[in-house]
Amino acid sequence: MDKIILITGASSGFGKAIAEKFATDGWNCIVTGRRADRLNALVAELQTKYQVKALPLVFDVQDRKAVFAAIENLPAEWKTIDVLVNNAGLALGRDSFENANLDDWDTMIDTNVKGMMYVTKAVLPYMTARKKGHIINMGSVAGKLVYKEGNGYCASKHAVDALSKAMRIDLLPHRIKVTAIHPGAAETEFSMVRFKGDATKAKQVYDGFIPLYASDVADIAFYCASLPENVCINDLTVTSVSQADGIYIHK
Ligand code: NDP
Ligand code: 8X3
Repeated sequence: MDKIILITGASSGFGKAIAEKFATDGWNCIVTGRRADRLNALVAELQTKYQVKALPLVFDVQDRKAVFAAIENLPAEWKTIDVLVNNAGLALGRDSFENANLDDWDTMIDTNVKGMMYVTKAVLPYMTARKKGHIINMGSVAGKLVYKEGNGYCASKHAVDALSKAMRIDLLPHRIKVTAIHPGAAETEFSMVRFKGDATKAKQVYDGFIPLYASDVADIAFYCASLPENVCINDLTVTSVSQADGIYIHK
C-alpha cells in the first residue's frame, strides 16, 4: 500500500488535524487513541471525504502489552509505515512542585515519555527492515524551557527532546529520519484536559492573544514529511506571533 502514516492521539487536536492534512495528499492513515467513537468517526471522514484507506487502533499508550499487540497484529499491508507521529500526550495540573499530584506526574511520564518509547519500539522493526521511515515526535516549548508550575509536564517534554536526539543518533545507520516539533500554546482540548474539565480555567489560557491552531501544526508536520529523501528537519520550535518561548506571551 502506498504512503502510510500512523498517528497516535488522533482522536483530537493536533493528531486529528495531521490525519486530515495527510489524507488530503492521499496518505493512508492508522489513527490511534483511547476513544473508539472519535476514531471511528475520523476513519469514516477520511474514507469518504478524502478517499483514502484508514484504520482505527484503540489502545492506551501507557499499556506496553496493548501497544505491542496492536502494532504486531496489524494486517501485513498496513505494516509498511512510512511516517510515525508520536503525538499522544497530555499535561495534568499546573501546581507548584510541593503541591503537585503524584498520580498526575505518573500519568504524564507514562504517557508522554514511556508511551512514546513503546510505540516507537513497536513500529521500528518495520522501518529498519526497509531502511526507510520518518518519526515525528511532538515535543513542546515546555521541552525547551521550564516554566513556573510546569514541573512534571516540562520534565516529560524535555525527555521527548532528549529521546528525539537519541533516536536520531542511533537510527542513522537505518536511514530513519527523526523530527521533533515543539509547538507553543495551541488551542485544542489540551487545556481542558490539563485543568480536568474546568472550562473557565481552560479558556483563560488562550485569552488575550493569538494562539496556534491544530491545522498550523498539521501543516508543519506535513511539510517536514514532504522534503526530499536526503533532507531531515531535526528540530523545529513553532509558536504563534504572540509568543516568544515557553514563558513570554504578549497579551
Ligand atoms: P488534545 O488533548 O486535543 O489531544 C491529545 C491526544 O492524545 C488525544 O487524541 C488523546 O486521545 C491522546 N492521548 C492522551 N493520552 C493518551 C493515552 N494514554 N493513550 C493514547 N492516547 C492518548 O491535545 P493536543 O492535540 O494539543 O496535544 C497533542 C500533543 O501535543 C501532546 O503531546 C501535547 O503535549 C502536545 N502539545 C500541545 C500543545 C498545545 O498547546 N495544545 C503545545 C505543545 C505540545 P484519547 O483521549 O482518545 O486517548
Ligand atoms: C503545551 C504548551 O506552553 O502549555 O505544551 O506548555 S505549554
